[in-house]
Amino acid sequence: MRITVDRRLPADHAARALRADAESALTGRPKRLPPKWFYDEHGSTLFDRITRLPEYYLTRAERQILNARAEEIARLTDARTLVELGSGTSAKTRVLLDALTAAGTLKQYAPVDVSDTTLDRAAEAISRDYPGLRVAATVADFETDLPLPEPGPRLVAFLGSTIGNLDTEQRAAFLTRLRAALTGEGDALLLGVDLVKSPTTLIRAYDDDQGVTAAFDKNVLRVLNRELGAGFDLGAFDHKALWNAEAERIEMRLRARVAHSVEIPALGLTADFARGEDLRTEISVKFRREPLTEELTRAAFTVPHWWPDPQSRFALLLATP
Ligand code: AVJ
Repeated sequence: MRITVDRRLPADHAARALRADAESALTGRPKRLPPKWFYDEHGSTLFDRITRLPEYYLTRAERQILNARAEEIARLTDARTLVELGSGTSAKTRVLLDALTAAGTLKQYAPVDVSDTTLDRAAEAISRDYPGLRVAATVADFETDLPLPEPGPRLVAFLGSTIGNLDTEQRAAFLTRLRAALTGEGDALLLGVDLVKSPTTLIRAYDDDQGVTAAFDKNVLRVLNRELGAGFDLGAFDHKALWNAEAERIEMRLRARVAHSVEIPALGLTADFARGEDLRTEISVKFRREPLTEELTRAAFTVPHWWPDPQSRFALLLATP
């Protein structure tokens, strides 16, 4: 098997970064945590279940577009390397890998993820199913480190509306950095974004009837308990999915049911929660074509292709330097 795994994060990265994030999250006001800490083993399993929920249309809509457009994407890009940011289990990527191998251009798949176990497993599975494809995986946090291996043309896939986890400033910084790295002839970005729609539909997607998203949200407290010896009682919080109409984003929050304090020994601090106080755990920005195209233009991309699903719930776009 032709697999390499470049571990760019030191072994204690997760522990240190979580400590720093948790410290500013729990002492700041309002309290908020970055969403990357959802995805431990259990959290990744829960996310996988979310992608199959009837209410969570995002994954199905994106797959539908990929199925319809993969051949066209292969023809338009002639990609030799497919880079995937936040690759997770690489499940949807197979549609692209199939089209790019059928087109005969693809030499290498380069998934990038912060979770080394998920990445190891995905790299093995892809390598097994695509003999002859080089798999060059990198354990990295793409917000600070963007590995874009040669040979080009490189197609950078950033799917699933993961870009919605970034606020306006973080997106501008990320897109500018990505654009600066995409200097090879024919390099391109394939971006998947969830679109603005009725708040009822959006809220249901983040607060499902079976409570899988609530469990996913609360799992971050379990991560803090395990990694930092914290004493969070999952039953002391309610999961909330709110539509922020001004920022056009879903916000997931854990709302304290009663006033209480939580010890976090590894940080040497106590977090005090008022009754009804929120810990914001995720933002999930929803997009519109015009303003997003402008954002990409400001980052020096052009957007020659915009492909919505038949119901205009989700869109894939191709952006080129
Ligand atoms: C993986 C960040 C795109 O925001 O829809 C799913 C994560 N959170 N349900 C999203 C998520 C709650 C998801 N992203």
